[in-house]
Amino acid sequence: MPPETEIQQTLCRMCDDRCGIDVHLEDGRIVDILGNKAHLWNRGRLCVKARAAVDMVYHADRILTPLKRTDEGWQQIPLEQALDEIAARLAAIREERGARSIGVWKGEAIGFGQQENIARRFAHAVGSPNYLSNDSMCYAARYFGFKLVAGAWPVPDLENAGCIVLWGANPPYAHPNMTQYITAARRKGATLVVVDPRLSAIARRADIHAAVRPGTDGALAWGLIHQLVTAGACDADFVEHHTVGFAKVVDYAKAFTAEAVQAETGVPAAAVRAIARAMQSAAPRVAAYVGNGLEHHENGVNNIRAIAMLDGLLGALDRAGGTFFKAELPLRDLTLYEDVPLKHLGPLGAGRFPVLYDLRRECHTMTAIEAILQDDPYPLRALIVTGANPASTNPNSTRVLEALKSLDLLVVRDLFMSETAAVADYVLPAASFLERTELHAHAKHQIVSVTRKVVSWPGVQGEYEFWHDLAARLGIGDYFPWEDETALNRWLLEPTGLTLEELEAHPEGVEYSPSLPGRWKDTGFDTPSGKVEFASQYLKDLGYDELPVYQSPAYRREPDAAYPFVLITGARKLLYLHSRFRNIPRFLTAIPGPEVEMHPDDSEALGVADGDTVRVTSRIGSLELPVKVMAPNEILPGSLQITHGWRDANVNLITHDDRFDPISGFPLMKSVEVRVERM
Ligand SMILES: Nc1nc2c(c(=O)[nH]1)N[C@H]1C(S)=C(S)[C@@H](COP(=O)(O)OP(=O)(O)OC[C@H]3O[C@@H](n4cnc5c(=O)[nH]c(N)nc54)[C@H](O)[C@@H]3O)O[C@H]1N2
Ligand SMILES: Nc1nc2c(c(=O)[nH]1)N[C@H]1C(S)=C(S)[C@@H](COP(=O)(O)OP(=O)(O)OC[C@H]3O[C@@H](n4cnc5c(=O)[nH]c(N)nc54)[C@H](O)[C@@H]3O)O[C@H]1N2
Ligand code: SF4
Ligand SMILES: [Mo]
Repeated sequence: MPPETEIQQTLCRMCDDRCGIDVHLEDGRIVDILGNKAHLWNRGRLCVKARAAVDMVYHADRILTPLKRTDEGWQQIPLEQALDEIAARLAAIREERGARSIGVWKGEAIGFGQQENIARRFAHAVGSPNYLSNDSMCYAARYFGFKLVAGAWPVPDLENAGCIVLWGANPPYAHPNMTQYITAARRKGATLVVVDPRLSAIARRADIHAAVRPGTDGALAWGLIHQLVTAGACDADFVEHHTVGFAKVVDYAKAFTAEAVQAETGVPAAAVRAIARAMQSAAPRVAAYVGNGLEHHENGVNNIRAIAMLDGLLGALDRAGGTFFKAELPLRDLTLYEDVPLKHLGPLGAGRFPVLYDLRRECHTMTAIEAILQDDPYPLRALIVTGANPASTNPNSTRVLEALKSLDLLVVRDLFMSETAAVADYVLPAASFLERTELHAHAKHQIVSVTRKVVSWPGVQGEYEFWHDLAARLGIGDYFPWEDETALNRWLLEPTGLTLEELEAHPEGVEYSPSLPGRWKDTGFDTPSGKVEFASQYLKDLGYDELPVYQSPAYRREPDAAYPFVLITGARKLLYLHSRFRNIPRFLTAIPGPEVEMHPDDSEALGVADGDTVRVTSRIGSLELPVKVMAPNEILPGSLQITHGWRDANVNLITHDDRFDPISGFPLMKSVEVRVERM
């Protein structure tokens, strides 16, 4: 008999781009993944990772049974027993040390929608304010940069832009679909400016590549502000009626002449002027996008605020060809911040980094690691981790591992034996994205889809089922009344006027609101003053500078001959997602391990050739890895780059968990001072 074939349409979640896919099955087994041509976002295009989902789902190393650590090693136990034991241990910890000594940690693999909110809900239902996530080093700093200035982080209207400025972002690898919109704009004559210390994949296509020194973007942004102000290129009407603090901006920007910017950033004065001219001639159709490259610095948020101010000055905010404010999908709120507020219990990091908790309801993961190791400000004794691998991805991983090992209880939900799972008390098998159903709203096209459970394994739970079953055992089952994810999805959708059946019938997505610019005209900007805030009273009240005052990175402010190089970490590779996919053999053939990218002048001075092993040492630690000698224009002399996520030679052995951006609390994982020795 020929096999029974079937195609299921859903979304790829091998990265957060979430492309529409056609999953081909034979006798219930996935055999191939192709692009869904009807999906507005990817129009059938996929990157090489989509097909690797088949390898991931059926990988021989997948954890499909709960594991319990014993003196004799891992013991396989039934799911019911695992959940009973975990609940009993959590209840005992809650009884002895208080509910706030229990933390919940979700990672990038879980995403930012309902699965994140279920984790937040569980933490509050159990009585703990300690919800932790990858947002202590992702997204939040950019969100703050734009939120504080414009009230929201807008989406760039790339294909209608006359000038696109990318700051520390590399879409061809990190957000492959963004690239098609950039290409379309360039075909229509848009100028592409890429600000990056490296000649990244997107910088290669740029009209102007501004190779800034790491961490100096704020100086360039202030320099552009100065150019635009002196050229009279600002949108005077918008500035007068809809912004606060303009006079202070004009005054502060004076110091940032093109020559001063060149001295600080390394970008030639002529290029600074050329970028300003490109923006001026395209205004207001200037679409800026800021990537993760700006977040991991001690001056990250203020650098991003200075960039966000450019949108306001040019009148590009919420304008066609500029940056759009998108309508949120009005789903029901799964979190319990209103019903069960727990701020009085001292969420970890909320006192130290008040903006992080206030604007994002995020605890600070590095403060949590300290709390585990030092019982200060109070003990954190149990963690439930899902979709995250902090032992690899958080700074100073030696210390992270030490903390995780010292917990009274560590439960990790994962598909594989990650570095974090390896030190857990219990490892629970997690359903992959093809094994659960969830709602996804898409920022650019304002469409919503529901994903399909394409395959399943007995005893392998989705996120909701897990929290539901654990809650029932802890006597907080009332907070998780929905029978399964489908029932939950129906409840979430209620206020939207859309039905689950409608979404199921349209895997290409259903538009929930038309994309229209100018929303702010009805409501004002979502800032305390209702205007675009060049100067922030909110920050001033918290003791910060009201303007995004520029601070030179430490490696320039206080150079130390013992650490003459500046290290960038985490530039994405197309094939890998943080610590994921190193178990896909064909990917390993293409990129077999970590390397330190280096300028040829530096390798020559060190007497090392391509492939030679070097030791890279920061004030936190050392690691040994091979050198990759770049072409002279591919990386700045004196700068190095190492991508994170490798099990051996993990760059987070040398990143800082003791130096932070004062507003976001983001750790210093870029602009890291290091030295390099030949082995
Ligand atoms: N394939 C793949 N895709 C991913 C991910 C992945 O791991 N792999 N991760 C996902 C996640 S969670 C995120 S947050 C996004 C990140 O996606 P992006 O925001 O696009 O980040 P990167 O691709 O790392 O590109 C950052 C760029 O910033 C540059 N950079 C470093 N320091 C500085 C600096 O000081 N100034 C400037 N101007 N540039 C600097 C780096 O050289 C690098 O080219 O990618 C997502 N997509
Ligand atoms: N040095 C340095 N470090 C960085 C960065 C950097 O630029 N430089 N970038 C940072 C950024 S932006 C981010 S977002 C973080 C990300 O850091 P993490 O959130 O720790 O993300 P991953 O390393 O991808 O870990 C995801 C884990 O979830 C598992 N997993 C995969 N699919 C599923 C699923 O469906 N369910 C469950 N339960 N688990 C699943 C994977 O096997 C993996 O072990 O890393 C940060 N770390
Ligand atoms: S860009 Fe690649 S990995 Fe990301 S969702 Fe699309 S196909 Fe999947
Ligand atoms: Mo991220």
